Amino acid sequence: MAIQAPDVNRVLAPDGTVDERADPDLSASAVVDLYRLQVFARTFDEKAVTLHRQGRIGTYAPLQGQEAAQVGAAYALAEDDYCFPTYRDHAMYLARGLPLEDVLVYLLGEGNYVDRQDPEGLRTFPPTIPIATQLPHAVGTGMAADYRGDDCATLVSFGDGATSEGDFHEGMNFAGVFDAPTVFFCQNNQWAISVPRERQTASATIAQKARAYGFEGVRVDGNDVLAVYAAVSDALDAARAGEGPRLIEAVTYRQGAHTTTDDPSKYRDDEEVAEWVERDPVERTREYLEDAHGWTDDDERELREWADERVAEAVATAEDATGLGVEDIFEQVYAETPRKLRRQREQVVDDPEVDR
Ligand SMILES: Cc1ncc(C[n+]2csc(CCOP(=O)(O)OP(=O)(O)O)c2C)c(N)n1
Repeated sequence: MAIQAPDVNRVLAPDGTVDERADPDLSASAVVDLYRLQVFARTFDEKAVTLHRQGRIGTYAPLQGQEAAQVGAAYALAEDDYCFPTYRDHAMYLARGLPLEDVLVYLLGEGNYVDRQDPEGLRTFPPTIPIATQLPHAVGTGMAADYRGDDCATLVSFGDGATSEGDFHEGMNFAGVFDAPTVFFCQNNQWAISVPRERQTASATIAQKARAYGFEGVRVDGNDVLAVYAAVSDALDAARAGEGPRLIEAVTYRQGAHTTTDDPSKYRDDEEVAEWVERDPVERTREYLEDAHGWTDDDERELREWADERVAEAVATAEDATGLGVEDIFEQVYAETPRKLRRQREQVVDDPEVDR
């Protein structure tokens, strides 16, 4: 039986009209900021895929299509809130204020964001690669802040695939029982590598799962930056006010590959991608800016130039600051290198015949 998923909350309708009742009524400069961050993230994302193809960074998880979800959610955070992103949430880091150089240094194989994060007081954790393990951590961090009497909440980001993990259910259950000030932010981008959303859960929506844990779930158009911002702001305000957790399902789409080592043409068709590209979040924000705030072609050109320059500058700085060689692959895991690895090292590093 096909289960019909209910509609999503949105501010910006696909035809460009605005739902006044849901509009968070942000100032023009805040909307420009939300757009600027999305353009910055996309410019970086495209560059990162190129850098991978050129062998200059390691495996990279593209975020294209998810800019509004990531930027809208991170922008809603207050300075004292905590943020737990994943490996795909580069735009969240940028919106949170992490310098792009730091994101790049990590992708170049050095550091893990955390080295630089504390001095800057970003309260933003390193990206989690094991799926859903950050959820219990986020709940615990929220509870700890609550015990200390701090006026803050935590936001934890994850994908639709993460909702099949035990850690998702444990985190949600704990948050519900202890009224943890935690906002669960699920970017339902329709795919978990090659597994479609329909094979992930038999529930009509991900948002409805919150009801089983005794709190509210909200479904929002994840390609509508204003709707995401409004939903996450409300949830964070409620969490800080002692009203407990909330689950937000941001319905969006991963336009690119799962990572730079994935070929999505093996499991999804071009028509599906094209349909979602029609609802592109960055374009939608630009159209809104033009209609509502008089954004001009000159503004657009200036922003694009700024983003290109800023990305190029960050890449140059990060590449200058890092100098890993192939031998470093063997240095970071074992205190004493096992014999098998020593032999591999000899072959790769010490053999002058090997073309690097
Ligand atoms: C515990 C665990 N199991 C399996 C994997 C391998 N893996 C990496 S990404 C991924 C899919 C995750 O999909 P989703 O949660 O929807 O997030 P998305 O990648 O779409 O952003 C899987 C299974 C992993 N990283 N961690």
